[in-house]
Amino acid sequence: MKRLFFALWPELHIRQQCATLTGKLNSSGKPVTPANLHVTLLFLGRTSPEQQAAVTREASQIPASPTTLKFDHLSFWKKPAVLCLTASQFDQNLSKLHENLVNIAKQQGIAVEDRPFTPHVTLVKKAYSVIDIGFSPVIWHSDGFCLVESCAGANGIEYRIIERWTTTL
Ligand code: 3AM
Repeated sequence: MKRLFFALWPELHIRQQCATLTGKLNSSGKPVTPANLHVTLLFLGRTSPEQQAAVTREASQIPASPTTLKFDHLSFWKKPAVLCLTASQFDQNLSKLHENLVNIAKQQGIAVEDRPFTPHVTLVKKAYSVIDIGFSPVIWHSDGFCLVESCAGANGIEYRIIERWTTTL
């Protein structure tokens, strides 16, 4: 069993913009290491090899449409105690992608959260304060999505990209 999730995986310059912003926050908590920054599309959790094969096969059929996110808000979510970058604007392609992934997971009997999709990049974990600073929005043009494994590494959580689907545009 692997602990899997679908995600948008940013290019280096987006990671750098996010990391620079995190540095300016001077917040309590634990900054997410730049290599781990991402947008979770759908958390699958513990997934069997059969389920993994099936979701991989089905995800390959989804058109990997390009999508643009404008991350222009900082949000503090009290319960998970995280500081996130959230997007006030994102396009239909992303909503459709999320919907397709939910359907694929459900077809394989994988229980997924029913909460509305809120694209976000977690910047700081174990945070306990709201930070209000002005910043330039992070504009992220994404041209694909990934299936990622979450592993417990020697230095904390490590994410390994298992599959990557990119648009041919
Ligand atoms: O993208 P973020 O950082 O919000 O919080 C975990 C992380 O989300 C989330 O999946 C992402 C990759 O680990 N996650 C972990 N356990 C979860 C669970 N049981 C979960 N999301 C939903 N249910």
